[in-house]
Amino acid sequence: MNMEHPQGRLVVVSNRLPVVLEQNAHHGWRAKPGSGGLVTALLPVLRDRGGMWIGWPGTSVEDPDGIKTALDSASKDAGYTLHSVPLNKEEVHKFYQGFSNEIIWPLFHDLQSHCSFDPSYWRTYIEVNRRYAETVARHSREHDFVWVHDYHLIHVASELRQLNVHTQLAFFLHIPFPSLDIFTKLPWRFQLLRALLEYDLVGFQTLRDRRNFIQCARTLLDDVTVQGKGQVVTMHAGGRTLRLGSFPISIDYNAFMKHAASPEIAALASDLRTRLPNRQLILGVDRLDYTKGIPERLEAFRNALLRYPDLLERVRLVQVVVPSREDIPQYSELKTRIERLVGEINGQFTRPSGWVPIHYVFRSLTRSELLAYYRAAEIALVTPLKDGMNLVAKEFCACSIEEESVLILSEFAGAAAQLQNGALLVNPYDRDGVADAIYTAFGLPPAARRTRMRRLRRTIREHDIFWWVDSFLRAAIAKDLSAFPLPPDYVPQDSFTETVS
Ligand code: ADQ
Repeated sequence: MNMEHPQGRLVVVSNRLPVVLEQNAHHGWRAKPGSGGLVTALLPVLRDRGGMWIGWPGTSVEDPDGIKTALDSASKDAGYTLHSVPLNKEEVHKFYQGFSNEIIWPLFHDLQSHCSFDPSYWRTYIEVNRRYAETVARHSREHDFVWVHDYHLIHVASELRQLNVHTQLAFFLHIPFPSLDIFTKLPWRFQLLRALLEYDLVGFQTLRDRRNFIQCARTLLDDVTVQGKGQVVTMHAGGRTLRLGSFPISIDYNAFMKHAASPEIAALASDLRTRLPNRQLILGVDRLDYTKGIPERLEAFRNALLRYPDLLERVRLVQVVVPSREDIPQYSELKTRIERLVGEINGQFTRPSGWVPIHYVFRSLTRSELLAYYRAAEIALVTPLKDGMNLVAKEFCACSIEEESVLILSEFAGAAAQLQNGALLVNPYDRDGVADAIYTAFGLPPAARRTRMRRLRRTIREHDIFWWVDSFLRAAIAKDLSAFPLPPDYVPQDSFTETVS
């Protein structure tokens, strides 16, 4: 008897497999399961429908048999199958660092001056996407649902169609989709756009990203029509019909909340607090990345200390930077720039009392350390220049157990579309505006903080990572798209309010 799930198995495809591989001199390879929000959310679906995860195992060492044995053993524990797509050093350089992170990443974050449009990157991108597609074709069956993740793998669907795979293919873009003027700078703009049309469902973080995509398609291609107005719409283009939706990604709210409320985190957070008597802790947590706006934030903090002397000795900025992509020259330059600024600002304001305005941490924190900072901080300063969503903002709110903290959030983070009713929104380029927001947050009375934080927490709780997975999967199969109306409190992200100072 055929016991297959009626909707077919789920095949997840992402650049990296959700495991960490370790090589041991005596026992060979070992794959430790990953623990991110995406894995947690997809796990129940993968176990229920049956399925597999396809991706690069994260090493260029050539030992296919050893790696396969480790992945097979990890698959048994995980409850779904892991299949690897091997990449050699040159492919990692040209596909991952090159096309993905020196072209699409900066361009889609509106930073075209950071792009290096090397044509050899493009050729390797296509070759590697084909390799992913071949792996999917080898392991998937007709009724499977293939869900491809992120900007590294835009071309997988068109490669699969060429391989005669006609199963349902869906794609989710974790980063922003740029506006027409920026997108048209891309030398491979037509190819990339047409590649996206080969999917049956394309998900964006926000309605703004989807609108940008539709505008690019309408301008660059002939015969594009769009039907519907809600969270999910239908597009006809290039002889194909596909669905486009906005699905703001989220976190496992309850897991964050429960862990933050645990005695272990409470003790760590109170330890951090006792070291800062009569001071408010302002927190910044980011991967080392020029999109996160760290130097701009430090300048704004300096400006706040200059313009609002009340803040001297009454606040401390803890800036945590997680090492990332340091092989790309712009990232190591950014690190130097951040460290110079921290040194300058501390040199400028440190007091004989021992007060130092910025506490700088450059390393990856354990989950407990991160949650202790989230719980201990009074103010989170989340000011990316542009961000697909920004999960740090959501994690901070989930961990704000006492509900007496304030979120300062960039207008250009995808999260602003959902969180604008509780956060203090800022333009990260506006040093005066960010300084004013810091001062406002500092002086905000507890009752006002609670009202805002409750709103934020409710929104995140109601739209957690499980809601995200469920709405994406439903959008792929729903007969009637009117089941996906726009959220009632939706305010377009490009409606800005003028503040007169
Ligand atoms: P990122 O650019 O990586 O993600 P973000 O959404 O903020 O940005 O996620 C960072 C993650 O790293 C968070 O889950 C956080 O807990 C973790 N982290 C942060 N600091 C850490 C530390 N010191 N130690 C260990 N872990 C730490 C991309 C897009 C985003 C989008 C996500 C998800 O750029 O816009 O929100 O994907 O789609």
